[in-house]
Amino acid sequence: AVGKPIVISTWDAGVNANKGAWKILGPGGYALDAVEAGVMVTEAEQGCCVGLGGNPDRDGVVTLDACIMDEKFNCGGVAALERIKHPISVARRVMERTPHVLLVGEGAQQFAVAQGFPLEPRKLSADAEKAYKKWLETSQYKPVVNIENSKSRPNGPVGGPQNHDTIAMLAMDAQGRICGSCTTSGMAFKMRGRVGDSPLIGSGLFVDPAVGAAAATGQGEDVVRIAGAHTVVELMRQGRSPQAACQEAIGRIAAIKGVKAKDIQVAFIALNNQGQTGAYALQKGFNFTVSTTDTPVLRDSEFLLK
Ligand code: SD4
Repeated sequence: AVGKPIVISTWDAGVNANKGAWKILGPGGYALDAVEAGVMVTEAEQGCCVGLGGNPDRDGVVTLDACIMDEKFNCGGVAALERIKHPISVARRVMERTPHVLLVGEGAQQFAVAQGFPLEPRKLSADAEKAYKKWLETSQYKPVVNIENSKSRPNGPVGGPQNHDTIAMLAMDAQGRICGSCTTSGMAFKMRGRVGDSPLIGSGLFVDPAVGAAAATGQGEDVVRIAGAHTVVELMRQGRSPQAACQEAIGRIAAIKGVKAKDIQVAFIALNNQGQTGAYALQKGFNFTVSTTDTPVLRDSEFLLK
């Protein structure tokens, strides 16, 4: 599929994100630049639960997770990063300018500042503030299924901004290079210090140029349990289509969770090196965005639990 750029990303936040990516991919740019620029659009959008506008942890602090991977197995990530607007760009710096793949917490922030990223004020967005105050009334941590359908923050005001905790993006450029990115504020009202799947290479994101790429969204703990994105890529290596690979990985999570599967949402997106895409979710309500031109197409995902 060399010569045919394509981008796939999670949720309808992907519509704007893909447009950002296409500005680079369309004119023949590098997939890595595209997946970084694409999710930066979402990180900067207030009212979307990615980036500093996202919901805080249970102590009221927004902590961000992100990772990025290129077509040569280079990868980088940050976890529990505070007060930095573009964690995906810090993840890329970790990949390109350190001998490491993952920096966390204070160390990640220190690195970001040393790299010239401005330290933003420690302040919740108006919507996050409202949602957090509401949550404090009960202080119960309960992952919310299909928050994307409620168009509101978990336990927050209905009719509030759409709630997509994560954006993950996979792209192939005109030269056939496949890269991926993933960025999130994590599960709302998580324990302080909690890290999900999104900054973990192999769980939230994985790229193997010989096969393709995959990424995850939803209940991170259950993605990590099966090393989700890596599992999807390995299934594609064994001959599954992107769609079938996502479906099989979701099936595994459902089998592990048993009756508790209905309490969570998990979804995967995938792209193979032939330029085919696929997606599959545990539950109704997941959507994803595909671009093969400058007009992104938003699609509802198939799902397991009917
Ligand atoms: C996490 N996977 O931190 C993220 C959250 C997410 O839609 O994707 N929510 O577990």
